[in-house]
Amino acid sequence: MTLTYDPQNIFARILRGEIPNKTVKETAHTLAFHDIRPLAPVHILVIPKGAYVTFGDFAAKASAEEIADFHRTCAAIIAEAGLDAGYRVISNAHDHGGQEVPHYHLHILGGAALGPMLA
Ligand code: IU
Repeated sequence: MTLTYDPQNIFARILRGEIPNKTVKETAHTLAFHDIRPLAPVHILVIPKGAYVTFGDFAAKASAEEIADFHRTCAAIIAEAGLDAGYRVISNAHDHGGQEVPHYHLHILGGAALGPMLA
C-alpha cells in the first residue's frame, strides 16, 4: 500500500487556505471543520496539519506533540459540542475503508442516536 502524500488533495488545499471551510477549532497542529455533507446533526472533521495519509500513517510518524494536540483538540470539540449523550469517532483508510480524501481525518458524529455502527 503506497502512502505517498498527494499535496493537491482537498484537505491540503483547505490547510493552505485555497478553499474555504467552516472552522470549528484550530491549534498549532490541528484543524477541525464542519463536514460539507453531514451524516448527523453534528459532523465535524478533525485533521492534523502535517502530511499524513491515514490513521496508521499518523500514529506511526507524527510527533508526540502532534498526536497529543490532535487528540486533545478532539476532546475539546466533543466537550464543546455538548455530546454528553454520546458520539462516534470514525476514520476511514484506503480503498477497503472507503477513504475519499487521502489526508488523515477523524469524523466526530453525534447529536442524535446513531444506532449500531454497521446498520
Ligand atoms: P472519507 O473518510 O475520506 O470518506 O471522508 C471524507 C469526508 O470529507 C466526507 O464526509 C465529505 O463529505 C467531506 N468533505 C468535506 O467536508 N469537504 C470537501 O470539500 C470534500 C469532502 I471533497
